[in-house]
Amino acid sequence: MRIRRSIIIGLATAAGLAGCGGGESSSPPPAPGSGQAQEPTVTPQPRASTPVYGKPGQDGITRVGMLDLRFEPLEVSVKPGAKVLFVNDGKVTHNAKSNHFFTRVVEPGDEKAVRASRKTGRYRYVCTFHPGMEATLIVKK
Ligand SMILES: [Cu+2]
Repeated sequence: MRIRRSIIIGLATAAGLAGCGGGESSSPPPAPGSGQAQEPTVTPQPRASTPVYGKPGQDGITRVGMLDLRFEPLEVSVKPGAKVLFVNDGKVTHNAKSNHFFTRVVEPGDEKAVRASRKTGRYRYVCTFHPGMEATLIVKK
């Protein structure tokens, strides 16, 4: 008898705890306070806030935007052998191909780096997917 009674008590305790826990989790009201606390914290995100095209960024790399359906800007000047980053901020796939470089496929939200020629000059490039989508990379010292 003793053993049996202790088992029954144990089960009752477990059931009580489970019921209590379930009740708490079904009613979580943390919305008003936490929402106000998060609003003023505007964290600066360099990637999103500064898509500066056509001139060297803080990292010294020149970016060219791939938009729908144009390059931004249409002319970019860089030093010989400079790294150029093609950033697809459009909604469709693009590429950039010249007689010197080829990014291959750049998906929306993606980016590909190329090296400018070491020889000065004007390098016209196109997106092979979109006729008329073309621009010029100017290499000068
Ligand atoms: Cu394109």
